[in-house]
Amino acid sequence: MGVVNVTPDSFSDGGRWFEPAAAIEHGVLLLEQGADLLDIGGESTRPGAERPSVEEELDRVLPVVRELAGQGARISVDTMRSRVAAEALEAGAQLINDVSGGLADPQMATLAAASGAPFVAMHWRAHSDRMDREARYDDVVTDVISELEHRVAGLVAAGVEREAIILDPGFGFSKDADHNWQLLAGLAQVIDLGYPVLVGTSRKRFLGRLDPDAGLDVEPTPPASRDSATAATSLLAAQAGAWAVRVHDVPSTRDALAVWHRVRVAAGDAAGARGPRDGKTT
Ligand code: PMM
Repeated sequence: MGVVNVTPDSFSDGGRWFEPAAAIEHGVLLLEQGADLLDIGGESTRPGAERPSVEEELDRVLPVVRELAGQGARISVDTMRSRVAAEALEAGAQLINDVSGGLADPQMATLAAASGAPFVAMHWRAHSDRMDREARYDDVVTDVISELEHRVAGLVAAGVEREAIILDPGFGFSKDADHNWQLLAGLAQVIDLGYPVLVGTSRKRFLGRLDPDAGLDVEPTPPASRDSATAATSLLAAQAGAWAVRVHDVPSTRDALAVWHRVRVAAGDAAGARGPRDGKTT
């Protein structure tokens, strides 16, 4: 899944694709580079970010969704608002990616149920202005799993089909660096819940300070230089059985996944022989 942030202030690529034409061009590039799915969002979830109005979010997202869907791309809309999700689906998006898992907008679950679209429910505790304060767990893996199970129950009660649900442990959302590493180490347990799992580690802050001895006073590397670390986490996620990885730089992650694929083929693994994109990557 390639990321197209139509925002002025995302932490990883803020402002670069804010104009619709630039966002569309970037989406086309990500597809050419091998993305299977484009995730288009108009709200930054960077810690401390202010929310745009609904109209502003619609103005950012819809032209980009419409154009790229018109060119045949599979689109997911990254939004916490049911109205934005509904209009994006009408404009051609096929999947709803809600980082709040339906918690931020009480209408979202009903909309997801009525649309029948696949729905990404990410582990989330609070909006960006408060999320860092909520980074407290007894055991991050078991706590995230039980909160995701609770969210699934809420979505199903609102009429969302289990088959439509995709889970995401929410790397970086109300999680400090240690929480993110523990979650990555325990990812297979999230996958054992039996739902497809989306993993979004791309360029996140914990990948900017890889030296375990570096203190918190050491500045993390800038987001754009975290792509090789992202490719490594993507590979680990794929090995653990993730359904998809959400990344800003497609070529580095595709190369890492291709290496994994080649090793599996060499090992005679029939599933590996099918490849990450059936038939297209041998
Ligand atoms: N992370 C961001 C935005 N949307 N969606 C899902 N499902 N999972 C994530 O981890 C996720 C997301 C924040 O990253 P960005 O600001 O670079 O897009």
